[in-house]
Amino acid sequence: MGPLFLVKLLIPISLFKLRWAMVRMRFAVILPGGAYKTENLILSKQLGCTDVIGHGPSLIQGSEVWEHGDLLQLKRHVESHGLRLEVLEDGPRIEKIIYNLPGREEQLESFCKSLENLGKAGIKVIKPQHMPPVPNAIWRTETDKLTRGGATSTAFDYELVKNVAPTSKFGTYQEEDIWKNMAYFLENVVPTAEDAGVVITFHPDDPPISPIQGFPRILRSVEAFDRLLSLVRSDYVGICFCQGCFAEMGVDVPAAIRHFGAKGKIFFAHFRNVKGTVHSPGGFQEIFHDDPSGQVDMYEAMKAYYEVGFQGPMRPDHAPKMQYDEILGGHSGYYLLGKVFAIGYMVGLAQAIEKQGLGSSKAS
Ligand SMILES: [Mn+2]
Repeated sequence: MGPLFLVKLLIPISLFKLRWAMVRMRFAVILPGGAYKTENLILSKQLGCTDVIGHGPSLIQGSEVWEHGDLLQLKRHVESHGLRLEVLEDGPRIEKIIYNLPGREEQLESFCKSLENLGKAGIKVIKPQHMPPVPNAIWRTETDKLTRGGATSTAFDYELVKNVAPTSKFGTYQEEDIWKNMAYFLENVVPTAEDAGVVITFHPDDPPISPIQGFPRILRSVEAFDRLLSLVRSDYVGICFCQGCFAEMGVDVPAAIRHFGAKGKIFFAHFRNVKGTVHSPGGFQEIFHDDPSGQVDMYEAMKAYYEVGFQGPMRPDHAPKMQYDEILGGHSGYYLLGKVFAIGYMVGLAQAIEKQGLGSSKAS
């Protein structure tokens, strides 16, 4: 082996390591009291977060347009605490479009105006709510199920809700109706999203099983997301990768991260784990992020984000309610101590992976 050969061999390896070394994971956390509460921004910074994954401005009744000034104010407020605000956990309302209700044309127009305002304000990613327009869009059958050491968390068992009567407030829907409406939505908004530079992402239906209350829940598998991404092919349509929901589906989560991440389709992530799936007897329960009894190997999941060069922020999703959380306040999945513990665990996983120069398998 001559010296030239060695140089040729070493250059690609060192470039590879350099690439990994340069990727730093971006973290955010949603704490009780809301994303923009000053004390929460200070605590987020103290916890090592880089980002806020926020929500849209509050609106006066009758208005659906997100105004440029209101968005800019939120962004400046976050930035004044040394954090970034580029990703929102919600989006302008779309239920009239997705469920074909009266006023859908006006809603489309408002949505497009909001996209322009978001782009002008420097907000790059949104996640409109496509789940059924009922108060309990996210269904759980238990909110305080016991987990480690007497902490409690939410759980879902389809057996208990599969015979719940359809809601009477809306029409009846077939799955293909929702797909058709979703295509109609994307065809009408993606050109504006592209001009504005704002990515529209979707979160899986939670729980990913159908129907509930008569509503089809279409985003409940890897294949469904493949179909979603093929409705209108654009760099401005993507996924909020909720690990918890993909775990609830019973799929191989690190493989799903690689599948969508390699295509550049994951724009932000919810880092979470569950025990059981929607298909298991008894359903699933949300658990501590580090609980080894979960569906997902969390180290492998974190590593997969690095492997695909994921560049968005991630946040712990729902976490158990712990001792003292009753006093500190919050609500199911969003109590303080569970989140603080989760983000510490995530930062630890990330540092371990970064320190290894990302996995010997890639670099050797
Ligand atoms: Mn989620």
